[in-house]
Amino acid sequence: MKRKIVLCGVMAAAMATLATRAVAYEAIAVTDGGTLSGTVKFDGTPPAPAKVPVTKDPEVCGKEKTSPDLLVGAGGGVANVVVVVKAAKGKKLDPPSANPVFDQKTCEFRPHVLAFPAGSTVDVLNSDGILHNIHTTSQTNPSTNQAQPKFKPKIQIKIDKPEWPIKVQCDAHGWMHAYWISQEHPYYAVTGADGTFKISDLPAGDYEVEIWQEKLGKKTEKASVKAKEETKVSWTLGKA
Ligand SMILES: [Cu+2]
Repeated sequence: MKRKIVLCGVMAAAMATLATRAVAYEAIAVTDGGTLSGTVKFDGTPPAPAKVPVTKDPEVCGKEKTSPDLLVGAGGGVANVVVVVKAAKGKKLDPPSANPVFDQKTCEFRPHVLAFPAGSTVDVLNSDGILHNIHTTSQTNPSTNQAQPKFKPKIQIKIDKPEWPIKVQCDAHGWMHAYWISQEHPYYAVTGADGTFKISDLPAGDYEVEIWQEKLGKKTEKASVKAKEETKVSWTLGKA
């Protein structure tokens, strides 16, 4: 009986590997691509932004921070929602023209959610000039934990493989956390302060789209994209 269970486990693992391979992204030329745009709104009455007391370095950090965990704009739009189209084929993933920048300013990570193509080197800056540290928790990529004192204004961290979300924390300031989103294809976005996003050059077709926010969780939506047209969606997060 025990052996059977072990064998089943091996088979499941092998099938999972096959499934992963089957959905590997294929780069093709996209000529008459369409656009997917829209808003992710909070479902219900949004809570007031939480406040976090500052327990260290108040001369740089201030006395209190607004928690970046859940930021809802005036019209109910949720900021920092990751939107990823589950596309099997599409335009090539080009490396960014400049390294994505991740700064530490007034003891906040900026931006709170940083999305970039896999293979990018992130420039981690320390505009504060006090001791911070960059502590990433990865499953697929190597995790890293590096102090960033005043004399180290820039640390470069390469993220080779697609993986998201990668949590980033500063162990010196407990409230400082953020997320890195490393993608294998170019069809992703992060919502702005008003909850809007836009993803262009998608081949026409029906898609599943994953939306994720750290407090509100993950949801899968559907969208039909037509050639040379803009499909506008309005999605919500907040309730199951
Ligand atoms: Cu810090």
